[in-house]
Amino acid sequence: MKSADHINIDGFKHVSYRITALSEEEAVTKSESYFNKLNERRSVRDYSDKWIPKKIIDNLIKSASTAPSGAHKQPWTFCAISNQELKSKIRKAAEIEEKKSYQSRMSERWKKDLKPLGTDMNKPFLEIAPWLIVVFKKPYDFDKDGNKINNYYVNESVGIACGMMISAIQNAGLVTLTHTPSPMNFLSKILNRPSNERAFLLLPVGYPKFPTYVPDIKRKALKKVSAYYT
Ligand code: IYR
Repeated sequence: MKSADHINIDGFKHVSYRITALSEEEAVTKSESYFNKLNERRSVRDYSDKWIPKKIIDNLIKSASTAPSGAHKQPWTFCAISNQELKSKIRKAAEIEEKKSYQSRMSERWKKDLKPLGTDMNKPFLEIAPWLIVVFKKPYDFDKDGNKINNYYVNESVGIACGMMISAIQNAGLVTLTHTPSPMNFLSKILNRPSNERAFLLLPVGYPKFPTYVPDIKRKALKKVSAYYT
């Protein structure tokens, strides 16, 4: 039977949607190879300065921006920075906050938990990685008269978009790190962002320096992270 290419629901157009179905066998193979790809991902702190063309960054941002969001408000802005002067400003400001965090804001327990990861207050990657992507969340937007209109599930929506960005980065053979200097409001100032944007996450994007070493840590097994009710 031929079906309509669109219908009307409550006066709003809904278009016919199809995905290419896979055979069960193909789905098993594809889900496994996607897992293997993502399982190669590691947070990398040591970057090469090798250039990455803007076209790739465009594609990463477009991938992240396909994320679902509350009422389809897409409450995010991705700022991509390759300007050396701005990267240096960001590094300097981040290290000021990180110094305070490591020296007094973080608990002893927290610092002990971070010891195996080898992090510290120095953030050279902020200057060395060819691109920094700063993700801003928008708790509200402005209507055409300048009134505030709230967005919905903003943290969930932006968190999902960041996850999709991280897998797109991995898929492009690049590396990143979820950097969350705290507080992050210096980013709004340096990047001159509008008042309705709050920095959410900073992702350096690049190639790893050679050689690069990452902590010898393991992921929890499926059994430990799941509960099936069949
Ligand atoms: N933001 C600091 C501290 C830090 C916190 C956690 I939780 C980490 O998993 C890693 C680092 C920093 O970037 O060093």
